[in-house]
Amino acid sequence: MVDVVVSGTGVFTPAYSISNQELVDSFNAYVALYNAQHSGDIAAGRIEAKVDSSADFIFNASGIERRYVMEKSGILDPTRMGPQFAPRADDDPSMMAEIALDAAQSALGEAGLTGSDIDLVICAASNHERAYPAVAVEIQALLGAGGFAFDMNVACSSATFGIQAAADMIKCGSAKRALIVSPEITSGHLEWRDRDCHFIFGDVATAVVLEAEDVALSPKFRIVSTRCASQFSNNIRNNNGFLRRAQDQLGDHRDMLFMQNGRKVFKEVLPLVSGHIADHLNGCDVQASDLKRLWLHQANKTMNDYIGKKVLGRVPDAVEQPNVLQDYANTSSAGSIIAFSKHSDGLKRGDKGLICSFGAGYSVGSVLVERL
Ligand code: CO8
Repeated sequence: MVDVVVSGTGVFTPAYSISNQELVDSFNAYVALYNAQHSGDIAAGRIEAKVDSSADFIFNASGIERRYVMEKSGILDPTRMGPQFAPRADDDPSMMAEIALDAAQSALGEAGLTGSDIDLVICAASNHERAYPAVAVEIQALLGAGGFAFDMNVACSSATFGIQAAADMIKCGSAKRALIVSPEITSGHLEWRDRDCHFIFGDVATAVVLEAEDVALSPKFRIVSTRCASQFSNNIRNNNGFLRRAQDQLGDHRDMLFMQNGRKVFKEVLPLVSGHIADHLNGCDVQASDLKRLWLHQANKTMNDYIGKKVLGRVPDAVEQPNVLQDYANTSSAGSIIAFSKHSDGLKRGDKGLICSFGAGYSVGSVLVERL
């Protein structure tokens, strides 16, 4: 069976960045406004007063210092508390396609390819801006790619599950050259008015080119093995969906945006992920000490420190386990791919590394690679 290689990666980084302090200042202005507007109900005990956020809490609880966003002023406007995007006509490129294309061009450039060389496009992301036609098919057309394309969603594990799907299709011969894009416009489905989660996410797009080794012009890593797992949990959930109209549930409802029980996620996902990685390595006869790099999902620094230590049996240094979440925050499925794309230097031929994502579902996806 043919080997599959990674021959290019790309990252699109939005133009705007919001620091924790900027975010907290606007959130606290919103809280003051809300509490003043509802002072009667609050005094009568009918609703609870909202409580201020804190930049120190955000950094200490998550390791996040800032996040990139597609639009900043709407998010920081205490009377709006969400991004404001201009509507687009059906004939214009969609926003997800546009940023995916940017990341894709970098990945294709690295691989020495053009769009027409690609025969499989997967748009793997934690939300899609419409149900159909698939955003991936639009990207396929914008790139001039052939073959076929489809959207998929496994929340934070979309990119790694997409890599496994594409690698398997290349091995089976249904595609030769695949592009997996993860345009994550998380700002559009985050509740910026909720202090428990308003700091967690940022926007970005990533792209990965996979090819059959025998056709690759510029292979960087061989995919040694992939492993995906899922286990149902309601602890990270978004209830927005097409049945809401029939359920008379359209409007400004909290559950149409990201919801989570962060503490539970933290406790339940840690053993799931460290066990998953240990099993994956065992199944491939690879020792943890053989891993020269861990490109982990970027949700929480404490979580990553714990997983890194559990996997390697010691505290990994910053080069072995690069973090990008201080600058990008949690970018859902794109996080481990940003780390992989930006922090793969210094590896020698034959060195092994592991990409691992985890999140809603629950879902865990790991990709074991070897430097060529
Ligand atoms: N400022 C000040 N205080 C705060 C704030 C704030 N902003 N937020 C909460 N607090 C308070 C709480 O109210 C609580 O107060 P009290 O003790 O009085 O009740 C106290 O701080 C502690 O709160 P927590 O227990 O919630 O704090 P944690 O230490 O657990 O940290 C985290 C919260 C950072 C959210 C942490 O639990 C975490 O990172 N958990 C893991 C979450 C995770 O990895 N989730 C993955 C989600 S990503 C995913 O699956 C993709 C989904 C699709 C993308 C969606 C895009 C929008």
